[in-house]
Amino acid sequence: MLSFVTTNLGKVREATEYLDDEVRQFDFDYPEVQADDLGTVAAQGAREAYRAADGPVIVDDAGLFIDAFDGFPGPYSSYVEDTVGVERVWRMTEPEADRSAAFKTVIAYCDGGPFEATPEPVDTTDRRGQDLAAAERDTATTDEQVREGDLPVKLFEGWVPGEIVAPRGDGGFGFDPIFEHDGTTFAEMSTEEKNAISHRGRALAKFAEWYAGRETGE
Ligand code: ITT
Repeated sequence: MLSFVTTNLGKVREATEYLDDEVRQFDFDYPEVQADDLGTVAAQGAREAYRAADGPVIVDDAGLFIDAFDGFPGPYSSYVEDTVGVERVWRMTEPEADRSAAFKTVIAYCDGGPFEATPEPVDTTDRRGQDLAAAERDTATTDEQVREGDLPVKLFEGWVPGEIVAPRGDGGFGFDPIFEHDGTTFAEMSTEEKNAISHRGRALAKFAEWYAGRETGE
């Protein structure tokens, strides 16, 4: 059984869509390393959680990257949601001429076993996630930092462009009410609709495909 390591039930709901009953929530608040890069945070979290769960785990580290603020809050999104709040993030963005943003997530998988590293490194320089268009060509990434650790970790990235808008909708979680994609906020979408286009849906699709192959030994 695969453990999805998170305290966030919204994430679990979305992952279940892709991984059915193969996944269970492992409510473990792994110590998040201070890093500007979601991949680094997710990879370290996956290692910590694997040791605690003693079985295969995935960790999902996500962030909202607002262009007008050079990618802020990015890896600090959780802290900003807890302190500033979603409504005020909208009000901070409202006066800006450009309200474009991206949601990005990195899913890190660890089961204690080795993986074949894929060549494309995680780009740690662009906080907005736009550079991840390149990573979209690849199904998974393992970077140098990840290989340096004692336990191998495989990373799966997903991102989606959008715009920060006044809050709309009752669904979803976190920043969903203020993140609009193609005229609809994530909070106005069903879980299936959001998964079909979201950062997490894209990363989960890549992971699910790879994981199915790993399970059957392909
Ligand atoms: P875990 O670390 O326990 O998984 P978290 O909620 O802290 O839970 P993140 O650090 O990955 O997870 O999330 C950063 C912030 O972004 C946090 O405030 C989330 O609520 C929010 N967030 C993550 N994914 C989101 C999504 O798909 N839609 C809206 N907000 C999201």
